[in-house]
Amino acid sequence: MSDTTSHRTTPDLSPEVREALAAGRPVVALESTIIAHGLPRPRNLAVAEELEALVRAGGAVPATVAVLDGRPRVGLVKDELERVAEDDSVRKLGHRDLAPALASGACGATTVSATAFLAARAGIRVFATGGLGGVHRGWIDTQDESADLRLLARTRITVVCAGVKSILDVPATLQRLETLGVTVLGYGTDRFPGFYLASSGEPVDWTVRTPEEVATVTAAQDALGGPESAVIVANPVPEAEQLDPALHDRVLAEALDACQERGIGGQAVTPFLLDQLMRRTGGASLEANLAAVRGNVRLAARIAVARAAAAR
Ligand code: PSU
Ligand code: MN
Repeated sequence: MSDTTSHRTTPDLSPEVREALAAGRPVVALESTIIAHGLPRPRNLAVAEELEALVRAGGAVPATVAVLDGRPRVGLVKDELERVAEDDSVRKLGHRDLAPALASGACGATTVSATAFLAARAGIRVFATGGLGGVHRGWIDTQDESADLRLLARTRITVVCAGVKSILDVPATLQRLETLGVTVLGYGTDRFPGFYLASSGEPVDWTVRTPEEVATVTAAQDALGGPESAVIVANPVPEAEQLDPALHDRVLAEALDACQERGIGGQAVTPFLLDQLMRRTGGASLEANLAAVRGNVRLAARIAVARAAAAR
């Protein structure tokens, strides 16, 4: 073993996650930024618990990822989940923030980039979230592009999401995913989903219709070898539960203006915009966001189950 490997920090697995992985049982990773910084309190804790319950109902083991007291954690027990949801000192950690968080003993919620990294290190292949980060509107001036994209270009994980957040420049984000070589599958659709909306209007090249089909794609990815890139399973929110598109467009324009007027930048942009949308839609965007996340978590459990069955 090389010197660097022998000193590697591996994430701390909860006993339940450790046993499931050792036995080849299905496990689904869940991110924690949506809990700590993406949803209002006290609803966020209820949602965190509900998402874990949905994974279990689907026959898989949930592994919520976070950093607690400088330790990377995969699989949280009840009071740890409570800490992530309720403690004000919980920071937002992208992949690049992990090393300083570990070094300083910090607590933090992990974004898609940090969650995908830690989950893959733990040996978890399937991960569910709401919407990915991506290329922001106005990126040509701000250069604001979520680290989610580049991390997914070099991490072998299957992410189930409702597309990318509609606060972003969706066509530019899809272009970037193409450049980065990240596979995108539309689940039951040939349109890329629009997070709060069932469709962003943008086409996707590949459509799958069952969890088994997704499992077959991931097996083919392994058989091919090549770069350790991700597969994005883009799963639309059901139309009946989407945000009214006209309301969405109007309110988003207002929220983007507010973001600029107040000079919000960096890590604060995404939580600010999500919060603005929630306030300005009277909570309707929150319901659409939750409907999307629930659907993604259910589907991720089915994909993890299909992968485990195929491996038998
Ligand atoms: N999906 C949601 N709510 C969220 C996020 C995703 O429904 O809050 C989080 C994810 O953790 C994602 C992050 O990785 O927002 C992107 O933040 P940024 O644009 O700063 O990279
Ligand atoms: Mn950003």
